This record gives sequence, C-alpha cells and structure tokens, in this order.
Amino acid sequence: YFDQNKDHKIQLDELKNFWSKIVKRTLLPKSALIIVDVQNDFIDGTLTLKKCPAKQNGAEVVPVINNLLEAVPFDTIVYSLDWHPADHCSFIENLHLRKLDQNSPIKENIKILDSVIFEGYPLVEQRLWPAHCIQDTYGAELHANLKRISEKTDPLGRSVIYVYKGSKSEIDSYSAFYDNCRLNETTLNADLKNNGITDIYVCGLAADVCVAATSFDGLELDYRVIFIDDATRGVDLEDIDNQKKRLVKNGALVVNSKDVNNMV
Ligand code: VGL
Ligand code: ZN
Repeated sequence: YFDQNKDHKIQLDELKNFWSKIVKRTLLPKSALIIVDVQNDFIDGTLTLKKCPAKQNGAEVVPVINNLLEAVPFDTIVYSLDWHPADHCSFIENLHLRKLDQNSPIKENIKILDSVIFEGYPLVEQRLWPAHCIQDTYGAELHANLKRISEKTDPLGRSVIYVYKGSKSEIDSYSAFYDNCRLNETTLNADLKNNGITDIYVCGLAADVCVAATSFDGLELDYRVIFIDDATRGVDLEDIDNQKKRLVKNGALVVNSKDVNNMV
C-alpha cells in the first residue's frame, strides 16, 4: 500500500485524513439547507414563473422554507442568488451583443427558452431568458417575506453562507457550486466541507433549472442530497419531472418538507 518513494509520514497523514473523513461522514451527519434563488424576479418580476410553461407561483415556497428554517435544526443555511451584470449572455435582450456560432442549434426567430451557442465562447448551449436578477436591483433581492437567518443573532448558532452566481457576463451559472462550463467553482463546496456538512437539503427556484443543477453537483461532490419537492417551483412540468427522476437515479432523495423534521 505504501509508496516506497514517498515520505511515510505524509502517507500516514493522508491515510488518517482519509479515514477521519469517512468516519465523520458515517457517524456524524451534518446538514445544510440550500435555499436557491428565492428572488423577486422569479416570483413577480421579469422572469416570473407564473408566465413560464408550468405556470407555477414561486411565492408559494416562501412559507414552506420559513417553516423549515424555524422547525428543523440545520447546521448551516445557504442563500444562493442569481446575480447578473446587465450585459449578461443569458438575456434575450442582449442577443445583438454577441455573434452566434455556426454550430448554434437555432440562428433565427430566437425566442425565450430557446438555446443558442455564441461564437468565441465555450461551446456550451446557452438558454435565453428575459433579463433578470441584475445585480443590486429590486428584482435580484431575496423575496421580502423569506426569513433571513443572521449568524450573529441566531439563537441556534447556525452558520450562514451567501453565494452569488452568474456574475460574469460571458458565462451562466445554474448550480450554486460551479458555472455551466465548470470553469469556475464558487466557495460553496469549500465552505460546506469546512463546516463538516455531509447532507444537503435543496429547495427554492427554479426546480428544473438552478435547484436541479445544484442538486446534481451536490451528488457529484459526495453529499447526500435531499430535494425538498414542495419547497420548489419550476419552469416546465415535464422538465421538473425528468430532473427529479434523474436525481433519484443518481442517488438523491426527493421528499416532502413535512418529512424533513424527522431526518435532520
Ligand atoms: C434560473 C433561469 C435563469 C434559476 C436562473 O434560478 O433557476 N433560471 N437564471
Ligand atoms: Zn439567471
């Protein structure tokens, strides 16, 4: 097992580290609630889910999430925010700012929800949305009724993490862990691992876009992933259903918020 050419003390430390992580993960589950993008624009603003194909009401997640914040002893609370500059590549209003690649699946009569490929950018399909969640605007603020836990005053002593994503003009970021090309990682994984978090409970908006992407990355980063179904609302019913099925296939749990109490 030992590599003769490598310092034994270092190898022993590596081994200790490895097993201590395994033991912690096995014996000491620690949970984080990740509240994805519960922002005004998805609820009543420019990208309101009410106008998307599934016609869902994003505001309905707020009381469900507030109840989870009050009733469940999560160790860490994460608020993620979609946080775009005005010239962001995901905005249909900005189509004229970029050229389409010859491989773009659509080149004309482009409408909201279509996917394109831009020239000169990482060869990834970019879905187009109305301008939304522009940095420091009302639309980018968390919904006014969403309970904010403050690390300084929280009687339960929970850690609080804010993640801002999609803030580079030329690349979108659905997951709270990585951008869509996996070129950059946010600090979320390091912060969670630092807190010893093993289990992530994911909720918020939109179920089939950012909540799903965050959940898939969570699985890949070795968290136990619990998708809280009734604490999400999404864009497209078929996509929501498919993403949930894929998540379960990949080892996630899809649960109802009333069951979370008995899990944490
Ligand atoms: C989202 C579309 C575009 C989301 C963000 O938070 O799910 N959806 N940007
Ligand atoms: Zn966005």
